[in-house]
Amino acid sequence: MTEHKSGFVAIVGRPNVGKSTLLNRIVGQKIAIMSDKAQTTRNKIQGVYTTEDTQIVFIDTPGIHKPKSRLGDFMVETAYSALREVDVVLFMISADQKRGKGDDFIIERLKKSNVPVFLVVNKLDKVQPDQLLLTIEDYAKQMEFAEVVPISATEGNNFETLMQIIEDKLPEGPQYFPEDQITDHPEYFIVAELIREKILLLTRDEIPHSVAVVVDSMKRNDQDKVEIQATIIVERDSQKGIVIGKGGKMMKQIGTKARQDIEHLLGDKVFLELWVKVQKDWRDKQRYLTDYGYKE
Ligand code: GDP
Ligand code: K
Ligand code: MG
Repeated sequence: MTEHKSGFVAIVGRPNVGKSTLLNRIVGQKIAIMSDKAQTTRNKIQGVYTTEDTQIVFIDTPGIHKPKSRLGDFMVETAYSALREVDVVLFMISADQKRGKGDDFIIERLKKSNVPVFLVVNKLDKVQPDQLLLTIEDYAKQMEFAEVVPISATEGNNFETLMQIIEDKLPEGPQYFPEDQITDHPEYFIVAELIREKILLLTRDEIPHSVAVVVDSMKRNDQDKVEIQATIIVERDSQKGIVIGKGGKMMKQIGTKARQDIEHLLGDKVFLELWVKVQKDWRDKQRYLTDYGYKE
């Protein structure tokens, strides 16, 4: 079995550079758009790109584009934390436009991110090669980019290349969404991924990336909190021990950190209950992939 990769990608850039056009191209492939329910989350999923061995989830990061008042800055910083939840950031610019304030604002934020940032130079069809090079040079002086990819979102130039180099940067991970079917609970996926991230972070490589998290239910309780039940699936008893920790200490830490992020994501108070289950070789069994498809 070849390794399956998956992860999250944010597209940022000032208005009219072609972000929506690129997303439409992505969605026009083997893709589905999220239901309206996705709009209720702060970081809404904009499209999912699925191939046999990869799944790329594109998310929107509202707030990064527009600085406002001083008070607003705080909101921007909060929204900006979404950029740390992704595996790759695509910073899109337009080849026929000069770098402006909007770009510099985004660059300042991207500099603080430790996620690989790709400079995606769109509208390649509108400029001569020498102008393209000048534009790239100018941006490359501002910060370091993991990749620079000139594309044309309307014509399709370098689209496949872009998808391929994103894939190269993604971690090993499961197919979160069915290939041609989309759940109407997209938050489940993000919530599960946030929990998974905390496990990997806090156990420091003691738990393999193949650890799965399934959100079993999500509903509002009497205290007006979003009550979430989730199961962490590991492959060995020893891993279960690590996840739980001495006297349940690790589990508590994972829960606290994950809850904070989920509250931020949903903009709601959250009550999070976590369980751990050992399921040997679950990844090899298609049945489990379907069972753990994060569906209700
Ligand atoms: P967004 O605001 O970043 O989402 O930008 P849009 O996707 O709405 O695109 C803004 C405009 O640029 C639209 O008129 C697009 O048709 C146009 N556009 C986007 N990509 C390209 C491209 O690669 N080449 C050309 N010539 N126009 C493009
Ligand atoms: K992943
Ligand atoms: Mg747009």
